[in-house]
Amino acid sequence: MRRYSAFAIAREALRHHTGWKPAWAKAEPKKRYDVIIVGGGGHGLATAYWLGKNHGITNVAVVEKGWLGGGNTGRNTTIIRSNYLQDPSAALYEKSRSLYETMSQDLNYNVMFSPRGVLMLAQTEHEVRGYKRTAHANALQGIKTRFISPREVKKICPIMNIDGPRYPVLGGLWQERAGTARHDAVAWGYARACSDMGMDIIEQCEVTAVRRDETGKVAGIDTTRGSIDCGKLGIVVAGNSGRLADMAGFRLPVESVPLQALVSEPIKPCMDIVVMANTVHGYMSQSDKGEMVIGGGTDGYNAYTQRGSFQHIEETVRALVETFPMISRLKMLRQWGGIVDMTGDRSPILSKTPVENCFINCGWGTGGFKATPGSGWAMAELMAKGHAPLTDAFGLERFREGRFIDESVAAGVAH
Ligand code: FAD
Ligand code: PYC
Repeated sequence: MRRYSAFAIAREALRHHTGWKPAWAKAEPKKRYDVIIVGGGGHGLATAYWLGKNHGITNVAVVEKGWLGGGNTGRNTTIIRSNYLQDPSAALYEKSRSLYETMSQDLNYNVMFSPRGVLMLAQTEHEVRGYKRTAHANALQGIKTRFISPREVKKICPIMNIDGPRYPVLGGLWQERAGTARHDAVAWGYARACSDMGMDIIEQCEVTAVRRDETGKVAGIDTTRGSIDCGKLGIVVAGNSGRLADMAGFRLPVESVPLQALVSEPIKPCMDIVVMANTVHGYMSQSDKGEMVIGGGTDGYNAYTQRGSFQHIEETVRALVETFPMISRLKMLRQWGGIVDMTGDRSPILSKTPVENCFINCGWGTGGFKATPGSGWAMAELMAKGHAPLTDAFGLERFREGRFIDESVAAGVAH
C-alpha cells in the first residue's frame, strides 16, 4: 500500500508538486482477463477491490465508458445509513455502513466519512407508525436507531420549524452513526488500491457487445477499444443495466429514471446532521464547504439524461421550505442529475444471470452510495465462489417467485 510521509509532502510543496504519481495507472486493454467488471463507479471498483483482497483474484479489468465515478457515484448526495426494514437489507446495508467506519484506514485514502447522524422525519401518523416499526426491527437486527420526539428533533436540528401548518414534525427515526462521506474519494481510493494490486483500470472504453461461446457461456466483450476475452463478467452499470443486459441476452425488471440534486451558495455552519423529509420528497445536509446539499424525489418519467431542470428546483425547495424556512433566503448555485435503476420492491439485484459466468449488480435506485463497500464485498464473494449468504435474497429469481424485499419506506425519496 502506498504511503506518503510528511517529508514527501513537504518535498512536493518545495518542487511545485511535480513529483506526484497518478493514483492509478492508465491501462491499455489486454487480450484476456480472468474477470472483467463493466462500470467504473463505486460498486464496480469495490467489487474488483474485494476480488483481489479477499479472494486473491487480481487478473481483473474494470472497464469504464467515461471517467471513474462520473456516473451516479460522483453525482449522489452522499448519505450513508442502514435503517432498513427487512432482515436481508438491514444486514447488507449495515455491513456496508460498518465498512465505511474504517474505509479511510483500510484504503489509506481519506474518504472523509462523517458519522454526523441521519434523521428521517415523521410528518404524518402513517410515518410515525412506519418508523416506530423500523426502529423495533432495527433493534432486533442489531442496528442502532431510535424513534425520537419532536422536542428531541428540535434540539438536534434547531434551524427546523417543527410546527408547520401542513406537515408538522411528529418525531423522527434517528441513526446516530449514519452520515456522509466524500463520494468521488470512495471511487478514487478503491481505484488506487486495485491498481496497486496489478488490476487494469481502463477508462474511456465503452462496452458495445457481450460475446458468448457456442455453449452460451460468457466469452468476452467488444468495446470502443477492441475486443477483450474473459472468464467471468460482472455488469455493474446502474442506470445502464438494462442496456448491458440486453447486450448479454437477458431482461431485467428495472426502470431507468433521472434523480436530481442541487447545492446552494456556501453559508456559515448551521446544520450538523442530515435530514430526510420523505413525505414531502426533500432532504438536506450541509457540506464541509458550507453549501446546503438538497435533493428530492425522482423525475416522473424514464430517461437517460443526466441533467437538472428548473421544475425540480421549484418542487424540492417548495417541499422543504415549511420545515426549513431559512432556505427561502438561499441562492442556489448548481444542479445536476443522475440515472438511477429502480426495481419494483426498491431493493437491489446481486445475482447470477441466465448467462453462465455473467453476474449482475444493479437496482440500487436512489440509495446505492451507502451500500458501495458492502455491495462490492458481497458481489466479489458471489463471483468468486458462486454463492454468498449476503446476496442470497437479492437474486433475480425473486421477481419470478414473488419473494419481494419491500423497502419502499426505507428507500425514502423514492418511495
Ligand atoms: P455508477 O456510479 O453510475 O457507475 C456505473 C458506471 O458504469 C458509470 O460510471 C457508467 O459510465 C458506466 N457504464 C455504463 N454503461 C457502460 C458501458 N456500456 N461500458 C462501460 N461503462 C459503462 N445513494 C445513497 O446511498 N445516498 C444518497 O444520498 C444518494 N443520493 C443520490 C443523489 C442523486 C442525485 C443520485 C443520482 C443518486 C443518489 N444515490 C444515493 C444513489 C447512488 O448514487 C447510486 O445508487 C450509486 O452511486 C450507484 O453506484 P454504481 O457504482 O452502481 O453506479
Ligand atoms: O438513500 O439515503 C438515501 C438517499 C438520500 C438521498 C438520496 N438517496
